[in-house]
Amino acid sequence: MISIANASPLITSINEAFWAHEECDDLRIEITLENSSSVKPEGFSLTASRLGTAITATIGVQVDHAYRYALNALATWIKSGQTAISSNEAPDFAIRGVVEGFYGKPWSHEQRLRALKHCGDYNMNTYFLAPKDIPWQRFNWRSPFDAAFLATTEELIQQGHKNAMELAVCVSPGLSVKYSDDADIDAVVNRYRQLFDLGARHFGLLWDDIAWELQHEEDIARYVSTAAAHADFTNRVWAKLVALDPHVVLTLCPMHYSGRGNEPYLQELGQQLHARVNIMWTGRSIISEYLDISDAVIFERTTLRPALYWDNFPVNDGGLQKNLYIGPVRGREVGLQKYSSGLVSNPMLQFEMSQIPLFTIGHYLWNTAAYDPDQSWENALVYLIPNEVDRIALRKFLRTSMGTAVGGDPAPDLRQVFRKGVTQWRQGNLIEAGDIFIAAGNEIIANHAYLLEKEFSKPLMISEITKWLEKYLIGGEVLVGLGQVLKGCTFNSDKGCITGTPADQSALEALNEQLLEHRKNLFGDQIEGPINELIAELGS
Ligand code: 14T
Repeated sequence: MISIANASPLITSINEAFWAHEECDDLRIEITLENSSSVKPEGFSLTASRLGTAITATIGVQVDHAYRYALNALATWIKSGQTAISSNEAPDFAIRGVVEGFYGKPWSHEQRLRALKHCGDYNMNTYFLAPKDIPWQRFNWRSPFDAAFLATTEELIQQGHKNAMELAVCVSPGLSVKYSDDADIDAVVNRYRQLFDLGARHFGLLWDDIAWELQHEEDIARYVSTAAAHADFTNRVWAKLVALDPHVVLTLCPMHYSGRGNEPYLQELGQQLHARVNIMWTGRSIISEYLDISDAVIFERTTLRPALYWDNFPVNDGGLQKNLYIGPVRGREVGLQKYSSGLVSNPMLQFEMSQIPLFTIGHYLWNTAAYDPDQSWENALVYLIPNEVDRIALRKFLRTSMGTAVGGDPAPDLRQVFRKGVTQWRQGNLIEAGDIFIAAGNEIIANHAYLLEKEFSKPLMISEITKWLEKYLIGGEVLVGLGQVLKGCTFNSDKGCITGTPADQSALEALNEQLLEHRKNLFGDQIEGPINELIAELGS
């Protein structure tokens, strides 16, 4: 039983939603709210102690939704088994969350409902709904949202509020808009108004991936540039939106959303756009290896406001669909929050797998200085895969695809296997070398079988990665094959290299072919590289 005194309706609903998912039936938790002036805007103070099964906690917040972050900390402490806690925390970044902004099949309604709960657990606060390949988003943006859309969206907004998340539905008029036309302003505002009536307060207006040149005679006559059109159109929308409620938030994605941050388009847009409208930015590149303070400073100087990062990690749409980005986020600078209004992550098409990097992003955004990618990643697995045996098994697979689109070692454990194996074969110990690869391959084959057992506790995760699991098995078999070939070769100690028969060479080529034929990426280039090396050596 969780009792809480003097709570507002929002805190009450956050409280109920939270404990419905926690396993704490055997505990008596008593929470007292205090009006805390020592707490930062989205922060909380939490003191708690335990006496047997009785837990007494005092929570202080300035804004109601921050109560959720205190509960997250409380639940983590309860699980830790420690007897007392006293903390006072606040997030680094102001806007923290997800932008469902990828091309391809969007996440389902059920997944979005779960995403909003997950994001609450990650201490996030914002979910941009901006699926690229849904007609209502970019194509028929002029018509009002239909009843079915509004019904599901209302559910998302409410699920968001219960989890301290704001849903920001986006409109992307750029493919067909006439900037000068007031009717188009009204079309966008009408949609915002529909969402506003459902409780939304944050809205998105996206100008990404559209024609750079003005398309209509009237627009060419009226505007000196596309930037001027974007600023004017958005300002006219903003004026109508802010009239509904002075606290609304409007976020814009610019047409040039990546680069140096000093492009003339961004400068013109920034100078003319109302100061309260957020501008999104993906950093140096569409997919940025680093998000740095030095770049952020240039963006802020150019646009007269800090960047709201649209972080294209771990997104794997378009040409990236063969990759799974399931490692922790890296390369986002400590202290970046001082030069940024927030960061939202564009996830993978695979909902379940996206939760791993998203969990780590939540950590980074809450406290950049304390963020430890490897530790956060392990914590993500504990959160997502409670069953320890299953976690160990899935972890082995996950550690064959840990890279980002721009770097990182995808397969750190396999790298060690090759280091050991190749060292042996260079020393002429072909039997030992072969056995190392055979053992690693057999471990993969056995693990693959385990992951596919009916009783595995995370079937939704498994069904998302079926194709990669096929590749995983092939990788295991290829490693065994490589080991067997090596054991059949001889070492020529005069030349210091391996000699084998043409049959050995073609056996290796066939193994390599098996790997190349499968279209999903796994293991980085860890297996192919050494096999090619060996093929070349045998042929020399
Ligand atoms: F708006 C943006 F900030 C943005 O990143 N837009 C898209 C995004 O929806 C997509 O998921 C992401 C990753 O592919 O990149 C942007 O879209 C692109 C990027 C390209 F390089 C679309 C086509 C491209 F050629």
